[in-house]
Amino acid sequence: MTTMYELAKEEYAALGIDTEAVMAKLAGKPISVHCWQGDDVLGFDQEGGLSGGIQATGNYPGRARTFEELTTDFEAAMALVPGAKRINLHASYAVFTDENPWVDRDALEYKHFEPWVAWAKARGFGIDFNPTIFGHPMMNNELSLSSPDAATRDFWIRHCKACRKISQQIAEALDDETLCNIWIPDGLKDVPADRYGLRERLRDSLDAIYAEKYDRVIDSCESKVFGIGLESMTVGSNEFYLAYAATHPGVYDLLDLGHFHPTENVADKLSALLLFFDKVPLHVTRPIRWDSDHVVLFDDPVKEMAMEVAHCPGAWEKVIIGLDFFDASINRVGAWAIGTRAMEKSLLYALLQPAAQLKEMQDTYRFTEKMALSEQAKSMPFGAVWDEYCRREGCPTDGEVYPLVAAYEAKILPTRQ
Ligand code: RNT
Ligand code: ZN
Repeated sequence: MTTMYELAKEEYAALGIDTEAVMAKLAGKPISVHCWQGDDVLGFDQEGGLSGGIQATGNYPGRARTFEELTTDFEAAMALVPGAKRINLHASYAVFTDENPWVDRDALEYKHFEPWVAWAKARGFGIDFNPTIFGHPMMNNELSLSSPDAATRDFWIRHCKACRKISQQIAEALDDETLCNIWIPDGLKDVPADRYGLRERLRDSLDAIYAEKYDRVIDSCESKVFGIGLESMTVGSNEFYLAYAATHPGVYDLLDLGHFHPTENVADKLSALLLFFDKVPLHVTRPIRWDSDHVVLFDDPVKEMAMEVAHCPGAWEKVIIGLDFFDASINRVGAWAIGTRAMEKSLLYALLQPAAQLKEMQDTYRFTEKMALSEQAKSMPFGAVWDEYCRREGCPTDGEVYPLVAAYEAKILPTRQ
């Protein structure tokens, strides 16, 4: 019997696309999955809740409250996702025990993350890391590294330095490299009286943070356009970090798909950065009207970004794909699984497009033919290849995902009251 996949394979082959090679390529590209979808970005180290102009909305039961619950949920979700995965940790997920009791963020050490490393190592997950510069009493008027108050700045500089050192130690333990991404909410609710001073202090804080060189840490800064309660000005704008990264080798500008004006096309920015940087880290998310961090879907902005990653020269190696969404209104394991699958699905879809022919048509001004081919490719039997990829990776197909999420929920919910 001829399978759907075999028919699809032939149809793609007629366009010069090798579905076998595509599936093998995709399976080897890691997605860095954020740990914070599992607990609404609350972490383990503070009681105060979220701040910094970001918000997880919704009241779905069952959020993970401990290291054990979060890792169990993460494993359950990732068992439903094909491809290689990393886990992206925030410093607020430090594991405190009787032997390693609570310390404040500026005193964090590698030992507070050793349980994560042991767990990740056993499961083949890489680790990425982030200082946590929100949801903390030292967020003085939502200003941190750009604060006019030296004690506030120094606290967060110490925190970032500690996080870079921890990132290096994590990378050494895993014989790997770790992305250490700094995002700060710093900004103003109302009309700024001084923008320059804020940005000058941020530059100087970053210089202090990056003074030490680490061979296994990939440093990045994440720009943003505005946050809730910080509508008038964001200190770490894209121009700021782009200029900082361009003048500080080893520091990269991270693009979050939710951190630009809603009509900006973030996929369009990638080729520009690729020409000047050997790494481009991403936070793939789904902004709706604002940086709402909805679950990533197989939609046009993500597909377009995936096209750039799949077909810009060198991008497959240079782009570090991370996810950043947190929906507290639905089952969190389902959110993780569906969102991460959507990223994989978008990359598969992009790899199956006849990019070489389309480029050739553009370069020879055959624009009508290009339009016809790109429309043809959209309705080719992509679903059959996706299903085959999932099967080969030992994962459920789309229709099998929800029942598995529901069964896991039925098992764990009684333990989460
Ligand atoms: C906030 C940024 C940042 C955070 C996480 C928790 O707008 O996107 O990346 O979402 O670090
Ligand atoms: Zn982000």
